[in-house]
Amino acid sequence: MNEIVNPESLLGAKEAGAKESGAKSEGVTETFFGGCPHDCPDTCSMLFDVKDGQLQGVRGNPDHPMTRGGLCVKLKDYEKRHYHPDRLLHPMKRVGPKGSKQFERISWDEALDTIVARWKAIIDQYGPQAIAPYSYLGNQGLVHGLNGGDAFFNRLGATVTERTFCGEGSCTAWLLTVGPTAGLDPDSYIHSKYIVIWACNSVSTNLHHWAIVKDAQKRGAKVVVIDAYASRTAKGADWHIAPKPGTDGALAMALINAIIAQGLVDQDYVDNYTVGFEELKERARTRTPEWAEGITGVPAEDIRTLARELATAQPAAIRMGVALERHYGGGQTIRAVTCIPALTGAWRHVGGGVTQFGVWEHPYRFDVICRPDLIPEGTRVVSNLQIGRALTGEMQLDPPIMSMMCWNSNPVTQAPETDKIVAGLMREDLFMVSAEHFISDTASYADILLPATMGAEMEDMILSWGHLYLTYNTKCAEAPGEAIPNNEIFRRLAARLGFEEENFKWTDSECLEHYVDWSSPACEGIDLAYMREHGFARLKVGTPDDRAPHRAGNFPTPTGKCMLKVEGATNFVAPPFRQMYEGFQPGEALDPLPDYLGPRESHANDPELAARYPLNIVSPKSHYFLNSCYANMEDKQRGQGEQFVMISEADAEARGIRDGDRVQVANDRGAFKGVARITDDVRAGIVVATLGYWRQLNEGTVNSISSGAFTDMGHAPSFSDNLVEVSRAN
Ligand SMILES: Nc1nc2c(c(=O)[nH]1)N[C@H]1C(S)=C(S)[C@@H](COP(=O)(O)OP(=O)(O)OC[C@H]3O[C@@H](n4cnc5c(=O)[nH]c(N)nc54)[C@H](O)[C@@H]3O)O[C@H]1N2
Ligand SMILES: Nc1nc2c(c(=O)[nH]1)N[C@H]1C(S)=C(S)[C@@H](COP(=O)(O)OP(=O)(O)OC[C@H]3O[C@@H](n4cnc5c(=O)[nH]c(N)nc54)[C@H](O)[C@@H]3O)O[C@H]1N2
Ligand code: SF4
Ligand SMILES: [Mo]
Repeated sequence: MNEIVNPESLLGAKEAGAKESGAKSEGVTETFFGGCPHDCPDTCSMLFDVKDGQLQGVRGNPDHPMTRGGLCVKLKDYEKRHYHPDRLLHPMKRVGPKGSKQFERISWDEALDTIVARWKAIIDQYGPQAIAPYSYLGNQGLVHGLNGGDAFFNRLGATVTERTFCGEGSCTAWLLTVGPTAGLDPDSYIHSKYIVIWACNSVSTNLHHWAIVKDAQKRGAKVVVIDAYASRTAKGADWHIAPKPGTDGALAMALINAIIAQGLVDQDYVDNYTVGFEELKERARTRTPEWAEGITGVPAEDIRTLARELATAQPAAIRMGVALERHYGGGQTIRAVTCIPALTGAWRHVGGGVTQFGVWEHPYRFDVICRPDLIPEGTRVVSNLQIGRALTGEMQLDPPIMSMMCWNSNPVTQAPETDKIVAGLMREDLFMVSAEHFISDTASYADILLPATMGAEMEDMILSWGHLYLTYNTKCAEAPGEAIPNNEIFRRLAARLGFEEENFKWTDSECLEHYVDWSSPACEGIDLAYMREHGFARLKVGTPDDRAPHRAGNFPTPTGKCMLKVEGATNFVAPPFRQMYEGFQPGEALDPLPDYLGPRESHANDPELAARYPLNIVSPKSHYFLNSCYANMEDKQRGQGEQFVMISEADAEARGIRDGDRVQVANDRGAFKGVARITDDVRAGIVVATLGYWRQLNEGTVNSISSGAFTDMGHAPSFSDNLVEVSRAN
């Protein structure tokens, strides 16, 4: 195996204006530390093999306790993505009709001058809020993911685009209940005796945690997966429980009922470390397993068994997936689930408790990264989930959005109400800029395209939301064509606009010095030099073998206790991913106690709609794609197959659909097509179609039918709360 070289000298040379790093070691393959920049809880530590400035191959870092030397199917040949023939290599301008993908190469100067001139004209006529940024965690780097863009657009005075794609409803519920704690360490599951994976398809989306779960299973742990269908993960479990989508809140309330009714409460833990037990007990009194059976379709006896095992097989662990938040009552569901380990006392044990996001204990300085202090007072906030409504004018905005810049995100495939987004992007008077690796579905509508660098071509540290390690990524390969890192794009734009703040002048290395609170206790003994030398570092927040942060309460809530009940709370959009801003108007009052709020689009809640669109669709992640990334690459397409629609035998038969038929999935918002896959893996009434397929390669996408309505908390998306009808397509 190649030796890991310390890249520091190379970086220094680069910044002093020397040749590209790769050129230093002609003909020799050297290995550098990388970090997977994708939006994935595993944030793998990688090894980049580089020769003559070219990425030759990638491997998982064998020394990283979670990566354990392995990468997923998406990243195992990451170099192919770097050198894909369709990669965007030069700035381009649109020369055909919007969306026609007719572009012509231009220089960086022309591209940036055009952007600045158009923006200045828009600001003169409409004010800066007529410009809207659009980004997400397509790159999770602190420098090239979160930074640059946020600080830049805040300084510009642009509309703040709220980013609530993923986890903000969960974060709101989590903060209300237990506060900003990483909770149960995913590494500690090796000590768990009972593991519940709830609305998470770990085999596809959290592979390195699944490996730990499998090890625990070999050591005798029972693994339970609660999923709306028989996912790959459900098939690897000892027990698959399949509630109807969006009914998990009823299941969670019935578990609370059954834990109490069976006398399984850890009363000492409850008395000392929780607030509101008596009220929760009263609330749960009528939420019996029989009541929940009628809603969820899960037999009452199974609910009692799950409650008993969860309470008695300690340490018991619950891993919540983001899909738990994806229906109208998602926030309340997550509050209910988060209460369970406090009732059973699971927090007392290493390997017991509940896991949401590790990010809460990472010492990232989001205020320095995103500069919310630069946002002019009174700036409006528009939701990234409702960008179609904003662009088309359905949402009344004064001034209207006249320009949008998109990077690190692909809303045309990923955001709901696609047809509205496309209609908005087709507006002749909208000036659209996209920084991208490929001409994605969104970039197809750009007026100016900017080529961005990829993984091995830029220095960064990768935010990890799913574990407790810091991750470093070396700039070790030459960027092809004229691609530059996101942060350099914003540095150049800031310089042209005369922004004087020092953060717009920091090099990427200097950014990293500022973006992590290196003096925090979690970073004891760790600094940037350490990161460069070792590639990753475990935060000093306890080890997987001794960490039980809430053994004796110690919750970072206002009371220091687990809040089963929260008095006077109002809805809010939680940090950290939503773009930092002050002055969010407090939302509607929240129920002090958790409860079941069913889905919005259901037979119970909207029978008229359900009569026309009787099927509930779930659109989880694709195994071979990373959101919409890789869906344009042939080998991944081969693995994933074309867009399919999983449907039960009964539903297929009632519609005259045979296995392999081309079908249309539709509702009032839009339609997409796919191939019917008749299977027992879904129950009647539910269809499953996975996410990420490109609209330009398929007829519509799953988000053509998705609603942009928020759930109960944190302006979260309702991707699991959509009714559709499926029919044979001609
Ligand atoms: N129906 C349905 N919809 C969903 C979901 C679902 O489960 N169901 N999941 C939701 C979730 S959890 C999320 S997080 C969102 C994700 O939504 P997005 O973040 O929009 O997802 P990606 O497809 O990863 O888009 C990232 C884009 O950024 C580009 N990119 C990557 N790195 C860089 C870079 O360094 N610079 C620049 N300029 N561009 C870069 C990639 O090429 C890609 O086109 O989707 C949401 N949408
Ligand atoms: N291969 C792959 N890995 C990924 C991604 C990817 O696109 N592809 N995306 C990354 C991102 S951005 C994220 S946020 C994570 C997300 O990873 P996960 O948390 O696993 O999220 P999803 O895949 O959206 O959904 C997980 C499971 O929840 C189930 N589900 C949906 N609705 C419900 C419901 O109402 N109740 C119950 N009980 N189950 C439900 C789905 O059937 C699915 O099997 O994965 C990351 N990793
Ligand atoms: S996508 Fe996730 S599992 Fe795959 S290499 Fe990246 S961090 Fe690891
Ligand atoms: Mo996500």
